[in-house]
Amino acid sequence: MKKILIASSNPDKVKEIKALVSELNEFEIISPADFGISPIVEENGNTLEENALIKAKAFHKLFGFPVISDDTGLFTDALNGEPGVYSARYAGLGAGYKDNYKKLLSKLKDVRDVDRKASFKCVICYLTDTDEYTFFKGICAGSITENPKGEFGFGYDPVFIPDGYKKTFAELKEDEKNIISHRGIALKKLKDYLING
Ligand code: ITT
Repeated sequence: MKKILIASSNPDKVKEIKALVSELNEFEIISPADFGISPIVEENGNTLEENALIKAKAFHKLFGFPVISDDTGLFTDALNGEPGVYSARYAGLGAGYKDNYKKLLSKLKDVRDVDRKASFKCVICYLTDTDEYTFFKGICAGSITENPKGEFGFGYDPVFIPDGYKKTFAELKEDEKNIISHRGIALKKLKDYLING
């Protein structure tokens, strides 16, 4: 069976991607954890596409399988798109999820409800054995809460309410988030591509 490696060292992201591609029966989806390692790749691109490609190439070189990489950012209107490509290290290198969303909430503390719009943008890169790559994108629009809520998900999920919902991503169950999320939308396009060509 053809193996595809998820080019990520973030276990929360790997879990979501695995659930989202589980119906690809003709592929075996593996991750760095299956090899007991979690490589760190310096993400020094200026766009999600650049970073997704940097990760795809680095993991492909390390493991030798076709790969799926994911670069995601949360773009907030009132902060000119912050944290954007810096979402993982918004509160500094080594910052945890809570540090990052607390910084975001504090920067938005004087911003009215109607102006707290934000979007998650996800770029998936599929890199084949022959070094050909294709990007698949997904966007989920919503707004930033005043306080964190919910226990599910990861990252900025406790402070993000998708449009049309009253709950944060962290209050939605994994399968509910996956149906509407940036990552779910991008991976649906990848699945169609892998199945139909
Ligand atoms: P890899 O690069 O190893 O895949 P990472 O966590 O560094 O893992 P990103 O560079 O894409 O991944 O960083 C994006 C950050 O944005 C991530 O660390 C989370 O804090 C946040 N994030 C990504 N996807 C998210 C989601 O679906 N919900 C909430 N926050 C998310």
